[in-house]
Amino acid sequence: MPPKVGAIQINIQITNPNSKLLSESPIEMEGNMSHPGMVPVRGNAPLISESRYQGNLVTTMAGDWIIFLKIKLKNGEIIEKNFPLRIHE
Ligand SMILES: [Cu+2]
Repeated sequence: MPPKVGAIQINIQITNPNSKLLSESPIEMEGNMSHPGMVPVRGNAPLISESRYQGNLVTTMAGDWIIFLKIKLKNGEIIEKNFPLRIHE
């Protein structure tokens, strides 16, 4: 089923073999769209098992979103990733 407006569950799996470097801090997520006046939505994805994180974002509009992730490493470094996500009515 395609993701719809409202609460969506985000599952993140880190496949990098250096996953020992990952901290146990939740991944910070921010969802945004590219048009003016759009208010970003935020959420956290806590670690749920080895290299796997899961959390919710509440999307407020249908359309093309970009989900930005901030992944914290044990040494304090932050890795930033993003991916597109289409939200349906
Ligand atoms: Cu929008």
